[in-house]
Amino acid sequence: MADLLARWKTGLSKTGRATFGRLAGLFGASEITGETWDDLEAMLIQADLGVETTTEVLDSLKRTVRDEGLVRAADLRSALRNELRARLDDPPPLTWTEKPTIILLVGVNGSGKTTTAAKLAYRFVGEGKRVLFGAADTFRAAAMDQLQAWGERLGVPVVTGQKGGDPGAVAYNAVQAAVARGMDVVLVDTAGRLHTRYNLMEELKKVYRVVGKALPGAPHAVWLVLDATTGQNALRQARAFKEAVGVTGVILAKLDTSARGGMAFAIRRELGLPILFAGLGERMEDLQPFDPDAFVEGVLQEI
Ligand SMILES: Nc1nc2c(ncn2[C@@H]2O[C@H](COP(=O)(O)OP(=O)(O)OP(=O)(O)O)[C@@H](O)[C@H]2O)c(=O)[nH]1
Ligand SMILES: [Mg+2]
Repeated sequence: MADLLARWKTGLSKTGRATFGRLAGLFGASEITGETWDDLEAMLIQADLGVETTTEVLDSLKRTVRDEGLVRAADLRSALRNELRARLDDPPPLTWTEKPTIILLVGVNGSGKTTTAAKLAYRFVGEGKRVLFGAADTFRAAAMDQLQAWGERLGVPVVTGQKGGDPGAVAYNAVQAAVARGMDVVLVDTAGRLHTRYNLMEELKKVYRVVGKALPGAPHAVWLVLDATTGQNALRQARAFKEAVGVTGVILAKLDTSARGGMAFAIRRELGLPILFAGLGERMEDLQPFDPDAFVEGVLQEI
């Protein structure tokens, strides 16, 4: 995520949502006053940290200020950075003990699943792994074509189905093909679905179960792709997908266009889910392992 900050700043200036200097103004003030706390609270809420996380961060900061006898607003900055950083984890290392390792990509419509599948394939192929795509988004012919096109560019085989066909069958065939061909990884792309739509969530559960029938123990990972611009609704999405298909990790897509991203804290706090990767653009190279230090710097820049 080396260039995350640069991209983030570009994204911020592009969207015109940047509020550069506000935090600097806040911390540049000479003394910590009641107003300092009010301003900081408003900024953290605006950065999508959510009310609970914001309250916790402020309470903890106030304790630090009292215990360490801080009086200058400038001293708050590093204390705030520490508070935010303590609320995120380094991404856990990916395990490849299963061959093939089956990874299911899930999320709401347009969050970035298919693009993320391509980015992950690019990364894994670069690590010498043999990757196969399962195009289990049978709703739209264009969705299967999209993955097919990525497959051709990446030299990754794609198992696909009929438009309107059973997504579970595609997932099943993809897993079987991967076993037969000795592949290392299967990335199963699924159709976008609103977390509030009962039937679609049931269908996703079926895909999950069918994958387990094709290969006991699979899927080995379920990654939820979240659009980083979604704000606090992302937490509701994450909760619903976690309950339905046991999400094991989150990928934050579109961080390059987001002026926010603060919901990452709530996702960790409320659901205990690790953030694994950050999507930073539309190209296949634009995916980086999540870097909490860079992320916190980005959040501090944006508020
Ligand atoms: N800037 C930016 N755009 C992204 C990123 N990830 C995805 N996109 C764009 O977001 C749009 C939707 O991406 P898709 O990968 O098709 O999303 P999806 O979740 O598969 O969508 P559905 O299959 O319709 O649910 C596309 O225009 C992508 O190029 C990212 O990290 N940064
Ligand atoms: Mg898609």
